[in-house]
Amino acid sequence: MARWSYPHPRPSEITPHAAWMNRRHFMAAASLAAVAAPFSHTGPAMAAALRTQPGPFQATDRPTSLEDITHYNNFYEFGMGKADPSAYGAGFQPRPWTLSVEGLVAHPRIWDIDQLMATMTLEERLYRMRCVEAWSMVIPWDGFALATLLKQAEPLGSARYVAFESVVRPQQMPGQRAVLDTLPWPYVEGLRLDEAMHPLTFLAVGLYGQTLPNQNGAPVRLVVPWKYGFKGIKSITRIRLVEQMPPTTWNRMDPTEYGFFANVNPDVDHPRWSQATERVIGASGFFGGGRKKTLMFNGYGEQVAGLYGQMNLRAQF
Ligand SMILES: Nc1nc2c(c(=O)[nH]1)N[C@H]1C(S)=C(S)[C@@H](COP(=O)(O)O)O[C@H]1N2
Ligand SMILES: [Mo]
Repeated sequence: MARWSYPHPRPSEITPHAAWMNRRHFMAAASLAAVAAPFSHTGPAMAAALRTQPGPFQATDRPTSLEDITHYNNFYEFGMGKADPSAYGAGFQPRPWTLSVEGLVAHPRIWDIDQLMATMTLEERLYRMRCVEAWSMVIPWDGFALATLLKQAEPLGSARYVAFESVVRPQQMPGQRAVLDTLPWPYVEGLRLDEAMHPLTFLAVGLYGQTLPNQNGAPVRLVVPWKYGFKGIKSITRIRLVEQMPPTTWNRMDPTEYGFFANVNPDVDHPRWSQATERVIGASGFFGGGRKKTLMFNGYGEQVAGLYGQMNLRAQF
């Protein structure tokens, strides 16, 4: 069994938020662990239990079910439909995997993902996720702060932005060999260095205590909970510290609709729809319609508003 693969946690190790999970959530996670086979680099990806500890910034919202989190996805490398990533992601092989940290750093390094996971103390963070399409989920991620990884690399004084790149594997990703071009590959994203170093900014390697399912961005994806979901780039192979603001996929597709910053903002509508409210995935459709008001910075303003000082958030959206 590979080093990152641990037996299912003993009851004493179950994190406090496990107690919030209703029995159905918990059973789903437990049964996944039960079928997880010892990891094999040649076989299909299997969920493996992770040893994590509760981290800071736990939302008090009710977690979305594992079923919804893994069957309602945006991952255009596997197709444009919400059900495509779970249907067509099964053949993707997230191991072996390397993640490079390069560019304007004192110590560039190519990490093996399993070595990286063994090096890091994995923590759990229950974060709200707000997609730019006006739906939302609450996801218990497992992983570590991006800052921990970046500090090890020691960004040089000239580094001002962080550029991220997803994998290109047309043979395993049907959306990358679609006849009609959907997005230019690789999917790329970026953050300002201070955003990347913020303690909320997270690299997820698991969810619900299990290794990350393919459809959610195995084996490692970015999570920036105060920004729209598209900033959370999946299946990352390269992290590069740079001087200039890097290009980002959705901004390239349509800069009038998708900004570089993409901070959740109920006061700045998408040109084609309102951002004032959101559809809560898995919530009942009666009366409230399963909708709630969208919060500035997705409710993380207390932690992150200071990053933007006097910036005009309407102009730099
Ligand atoms: N590489 C890549 N990353 C991606 C996307 C994508 O299509 N490709 N979609 C983004 C969008 S729009 C959202 S809302 C989130 C969805 O993450 P989830 O499916 O894990 O909920 O992933 C983001 N990361
Ligand atoms: Mo999204």
